[in-house]
Amino acid sequence: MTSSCFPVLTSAGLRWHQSTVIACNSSSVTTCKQVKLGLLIGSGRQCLSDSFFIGTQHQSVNTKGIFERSIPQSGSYPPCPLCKLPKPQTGDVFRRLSRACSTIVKLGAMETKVISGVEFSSLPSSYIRPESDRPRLSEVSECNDVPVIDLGCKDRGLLVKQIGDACREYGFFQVINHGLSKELADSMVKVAHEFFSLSVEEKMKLYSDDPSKTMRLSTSFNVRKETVHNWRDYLRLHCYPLEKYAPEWPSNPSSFTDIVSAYCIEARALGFRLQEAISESLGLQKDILKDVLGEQGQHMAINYYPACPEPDLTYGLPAHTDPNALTILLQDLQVSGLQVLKDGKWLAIKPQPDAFVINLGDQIQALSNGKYRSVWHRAVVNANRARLSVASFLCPCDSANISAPKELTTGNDQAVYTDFTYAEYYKKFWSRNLDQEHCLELFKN
Ligand SMILES: O=C(O)CCC(=O)C(=O)O
Repeated sequence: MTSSCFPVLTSAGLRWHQSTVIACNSSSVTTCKQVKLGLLIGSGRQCLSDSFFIGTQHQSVNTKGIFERSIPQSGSYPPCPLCKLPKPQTGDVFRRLSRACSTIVKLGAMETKVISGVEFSSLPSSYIRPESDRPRLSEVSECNDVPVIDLGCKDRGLLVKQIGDACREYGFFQVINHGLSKELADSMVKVAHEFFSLSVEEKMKLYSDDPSKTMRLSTSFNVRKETVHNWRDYLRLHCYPLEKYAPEWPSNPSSFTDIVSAYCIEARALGFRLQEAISESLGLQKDILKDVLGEQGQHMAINYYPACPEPDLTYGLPAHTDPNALTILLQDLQVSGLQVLKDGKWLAIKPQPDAFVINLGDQIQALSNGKYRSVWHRAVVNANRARLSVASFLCPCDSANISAPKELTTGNDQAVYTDFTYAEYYKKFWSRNLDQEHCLELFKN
């Protein structure tokens, strides 16, 4: 808690008050919502206690020019009795407030919590990582040898070998000639940008920090659990079966559901083709992995990383592995930000035109008996431009029994992991912080 003096406009004119800045975690958000008008200072996660706000009418303030509109252009203000700031001149209060608050977040942000569409002049403190846990962007080199696999290759043996090598050595690869049309991928990116360009108020209609919701706009990663936030907003959608979930998707932009539905169908088909090739590359029949994974769920995260005032101090998403089976990532071509860990070093993955990045998830690592890797990856942010990515996750059905096929656990190859259901794994995954140890470590024999 910190205290400082702030001018407050009351019906009797402007008065100086000592204010208490309270940390506003999700449990105290309710308290904040009771504040009709307020300032968010220092951080998107802090707000002034309810005795310190300017004005009393919600309508008298909008997300622009809150101070100019609220503070009279003339009048005499008493000097602050506590900090002894000199008596402000007419028009001075706004400037002083601007200086006092390292970041002034628009009113909307306190009620909304999202960061897209909110202006920040510096990084709010709740996003600042400790020194030992920062991206060290200058030390990251570009990955020039990331496998790019041509799925149009007619030589099945060669294709399967390339996929197997990439899964073993990298745990991720890029695919081209994948069958998903460029027009559809472009439309997906376009409609995603349109969604995040909507007003904060419009987006907030979809906000939730409850991970069990099947459609929600949220921010960071798991705001209920984490101690430091991430510079990301995201729209998370369940996508399979489409007829069940698509009706609850955003109706604005109006083309959203049609475009995203078409994209989901294609992404799912691509994921299945890859799972077949991965199965073969392990020396298994092509359908074995798909059979174990059962009727797979499909989720989508449309990630939006606004331009960040201090990208060296935070992440869009910190290092994590994906808990599911396979992830198909469509990257914004204009702005890079995806990094993967290879041989202890972070490597930047330059977006390739017409390519998808494929990440193996934890379930493929488990089913391959640890032969293939679910890669650690993270997203960093950019000072000048917002970045967008669309991740499609293929997820085992909840009851899938994740147990490496016996062909992979014979002889010297003892089973590395205990058997578990995907539901058990997923629950464990979400009960932790994102960047803790690999969740599979908790399931080792
Ligand atoms: O934005 C990216 O490049 C990474 C996204 C990601 O890792 C995720 O959504 O899990």
